[in-house]
Amino acid sequence: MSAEHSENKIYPVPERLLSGPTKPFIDSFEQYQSLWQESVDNPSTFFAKAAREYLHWDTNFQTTCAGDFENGNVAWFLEGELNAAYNCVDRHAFATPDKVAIIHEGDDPNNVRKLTYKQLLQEVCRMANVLHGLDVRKGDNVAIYMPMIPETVIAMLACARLGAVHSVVFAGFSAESLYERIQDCGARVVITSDEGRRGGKTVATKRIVDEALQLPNLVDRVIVVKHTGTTSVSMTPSRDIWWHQEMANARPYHPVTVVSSEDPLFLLYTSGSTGTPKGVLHTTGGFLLGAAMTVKNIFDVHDDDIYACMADLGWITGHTYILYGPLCLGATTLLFESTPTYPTASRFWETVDKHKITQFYTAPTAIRALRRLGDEYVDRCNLSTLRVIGSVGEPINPEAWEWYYKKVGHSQCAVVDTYWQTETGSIVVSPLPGATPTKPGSATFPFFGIRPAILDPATGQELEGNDVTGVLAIKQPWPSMSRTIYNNHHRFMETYLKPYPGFYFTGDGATRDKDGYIWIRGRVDDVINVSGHRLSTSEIESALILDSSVAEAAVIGGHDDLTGQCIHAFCTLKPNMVSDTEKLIEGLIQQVRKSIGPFAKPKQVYVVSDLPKTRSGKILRRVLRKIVNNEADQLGDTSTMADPGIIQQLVDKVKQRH
Ligand code: 6R9
Repeated sequence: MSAEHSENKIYPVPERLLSGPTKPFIDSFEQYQSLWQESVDNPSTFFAKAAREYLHWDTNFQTTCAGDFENGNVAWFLEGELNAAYNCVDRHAFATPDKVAIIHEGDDPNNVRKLTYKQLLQEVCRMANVLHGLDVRKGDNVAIYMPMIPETVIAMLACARLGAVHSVVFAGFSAESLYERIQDCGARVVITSDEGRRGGKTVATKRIVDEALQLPNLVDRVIVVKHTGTTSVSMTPSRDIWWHQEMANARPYHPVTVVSSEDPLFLLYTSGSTGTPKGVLHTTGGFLLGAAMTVKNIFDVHDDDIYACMADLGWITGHTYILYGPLCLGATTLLFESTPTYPTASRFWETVDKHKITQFYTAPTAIRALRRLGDEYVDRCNLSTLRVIGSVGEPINPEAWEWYYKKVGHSQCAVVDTYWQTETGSIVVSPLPGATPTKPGSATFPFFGIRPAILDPATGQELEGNDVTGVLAIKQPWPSMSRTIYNNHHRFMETYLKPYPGFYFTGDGATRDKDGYIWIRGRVDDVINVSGHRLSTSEIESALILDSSVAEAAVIGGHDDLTGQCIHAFCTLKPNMVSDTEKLIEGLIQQVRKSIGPFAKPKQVYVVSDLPKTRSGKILRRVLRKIVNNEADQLGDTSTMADPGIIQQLVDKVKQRH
């Protein structure tokens, strides 16, 4: 389907949503529009009211919002004090103690564990006592490297209870990446498990932690959850302790440490276009409000709903949409340990059927993969409980959208294509299920408090009106935006607030179409999005040049039907060092896996005699991108290149390896 075609295709809000027994919180486009207008015209009034409605404050705030983009000093609910764990656990443990907080769907579908709010409170308190006993205090950073199990949620909330700052590292990252993150945030305690299990395969989490901690005294303590219990892991005396032993001794109550609204809640490392990963910092009040408000309004979560976000807690989607958003609302949230195809390609849908899930949230890459495997895997399951189905992480192509809508949603569910970033904290552009007519592939309209702007990338001029394409920016502060990069506010300013003064710059390209719908076009910087995982070209290039025979490396994102983008790496070699190129290529791929993690593995490595460069020596990744994506005939003016003759060689090389 062409973009033009899908731009003209509008799906109204499914009738069943409006006429069903659960009335959507926002049930007309006019209602959305007037609330949105109010939220951007009078953000202080709008969000002060929301903050009091959604959150429990131990000390009231007086100032709703202060600071601006120019100075990079944005702050929300300034005098307010609260605790995130109290908001996500205690108050629900008192009001609805026996309500299920977490459903854990284990890797083996027969392993299901449920924790009520009352149980969750006791576990979080026990862990808070354990951490407190290890001298973890307000403001201390704690690293978490864990599989998708309830203990991960308990660990994160125990940190929040103490006012400590968790830094979760996705358990697919390599030891080197883990080391780099622990080093950067200065955590003295790491929480991990003996092993993880995903899709029937074992992940050696503890072994990777041991490898990351080779530097003596990098941390004081490692707490180890016995999860699979199948191998005996090595425990370093006086450093490593077992979770279950500590917990057995711990008192199941620990008072909350009340923090300022602007105290940090967590750090999460993400790839930028240059240099090392950035520790994106989120604060407490604004982040929690953004999380809770978007879950309620974008997923339309009601009291009896069973809400499922299939992401990993190691990414921002897991933080906001598995843990903080749903738990802050007192909802039931599902924790999924497995993969979409284990043991069969029906796994997602069997999970929906088994737990009678009402909201389901996943990524386009999973939708595309499952669509390809055939409808029979969906058809055999009862999906009639679903009302809202969501997509996140990358642009969803209209074909995948239509399949999701028709096959999974039976044309009776709202599809919410939710656009946001680690840095935005919560969803910033998305339809509302009971209000927004959708277009397949468009994230549609801004959420409350978000004033989007499309800018001319060259001049920074705002492109007003409809039918415009440029880079996407946001014009005024919103509560859940990241406040800084840990220990590097300069970089925060340079990356987000300086490129277009007065705006927050997203790094994405976007179109506002003739009807005002927003279409996200993908990154305009050197970030590659593989299956919704953000990777930076420079990080991969740094990994490649670790090989002693590589002189230079240039990495770009190519198009891939399944993963959205995939990694293509071009390398030049130092003279006379390599005889077997194939072996070298295999070694380079392994090098990237080892340096960053298996998900960063290049799809193709090309060993070439030279890279396309400007006369001043800058690598022209744009040229490589066109060559890989079969657009070498659209290179435009190549006269500024140092050696335009190189192009044909590169084209031949790429053809040869396909
Ligand atoms: C939440 C998350 C952020 C980048 C973002 C953009 C892409 C996310 C999208 C989308 C089109 C959507 N992205 N959602 N692109 N449509 N619905 O994914 O955070 O890992 O930080 O990635 O992902 O390019 O800039 P993060």
